[in-house]
Amino acid sequence: MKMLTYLTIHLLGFISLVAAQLNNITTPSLNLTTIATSNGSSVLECWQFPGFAASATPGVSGALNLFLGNTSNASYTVIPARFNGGVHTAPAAQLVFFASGLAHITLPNTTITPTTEAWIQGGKYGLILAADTPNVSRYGHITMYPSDADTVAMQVPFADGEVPDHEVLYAGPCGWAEMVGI
Ligand SMILES: *[C@@H]1O[C@H](CO)[C@@H](O)[C@H](O)[C@H]1NC(C)=O
Ligand SMILES: *[C@@H]1O[C@H](CO)[C@@H](O)[C@H](O)[C@H]1NC(C)=O
Ligand SMILES: *[C@@H]1O[C@H](CO)[C@@H](O)[C@H](O)[C@H]1NC(C)=O
Ligand SMILES: *[C@@H]1O[C@H](CO)[C@@H](O)[C@H](O)[C@H]1NC(C)=O
Ligand SMILES: *[C@@H]1O[C@H](CO)[C@@H](O)[C@H](O)[C@H]1NC(C)=O
Ligand SMILES: *[C@@H]1O[C@H](CO)[C@@H](O)[C@H](O)[C@H]1NC(C)=O
Ligand SMILES: CC(=O)N[C@H]1CO[C@H](CO)[C@@H](O)[C@@H]1O
Repeated sequence: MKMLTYLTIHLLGFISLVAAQLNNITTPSLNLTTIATSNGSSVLECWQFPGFAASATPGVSGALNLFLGNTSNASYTVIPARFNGGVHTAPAAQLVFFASGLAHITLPNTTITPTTEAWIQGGKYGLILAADTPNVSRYGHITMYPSDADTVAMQVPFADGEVPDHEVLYAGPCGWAEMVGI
């Protein structure tokens, strides 16, 4: 037990030391699973947002930082365990940060394959972008929250629906290789 505690403390210390050394050479961009659209239907894509820089903000000065655009009307939602969100479109192009729980996103009228579903676990890798607004997606997507615990989500719409500059990396949700840079 003592040994385990020792190892845990030192391993965690080592990991945070490595994390503290992240910079925009090691991690030039943020990659986010995005519910985008194609020809009037929702699709899943991995989008890349470049522009990580050293923060100049007091309090986090020097930390890896990325401006994610002007936003408005943020909201905080506590989704009950085992909730079925049904088929819906995004109310506005927005960032959705799952802080806890689990979200399972699928697309209607498609057979589930690795590129037509996404599992988003709350936490560090819990940020996604939803851009399938009704004017560009006929049916939208389906979100289920199969976890036994609440899923806490924060929705942050972009001001004027303006999504920051990005590149589309590939079809389907972002894989681990596109996330573990953080
Ligand atoms: C786009 O959608 C329309 C109507 O659903 C369909 O008729 C057309 O074939 C689609 N085009 C492509 C390129 O998928
Ligand atoms: C890295 O960040 C610095 C400022 O912290 C910036 O001047 C530089 O252009 C950035 N480099 C890349 C590759 O983004
Ligand atoms: C964000 O809003 C500020 C203040 O309204 C504006 O000056 C700036 O150009 C906006 N940035 C972007 C990327 O839209
Ligand atoms: C924020 O809410 C106001 C008032 O309801 C609305 O006019 C505006 O379009 C909303 N902005 C976004 C980005 O959803
Ligand atoms: C769809 O509506 C959003 C606002 O909900 C807007 O920002 C976007 O520009 C619209 N897209 C098109 C293609 O009309
Ligand atoms: C995003 O993907 C690029 C490679 O395309 C990689 O260099 C970068 O580290 C990734 N970002 C994160 C946060 O993993
Ligand atoms: C053509 C087709 O299968 N359309 C269906 C797509 O999914 C929506 C929502 O589940 C149905 O309402 C449509 O009938």
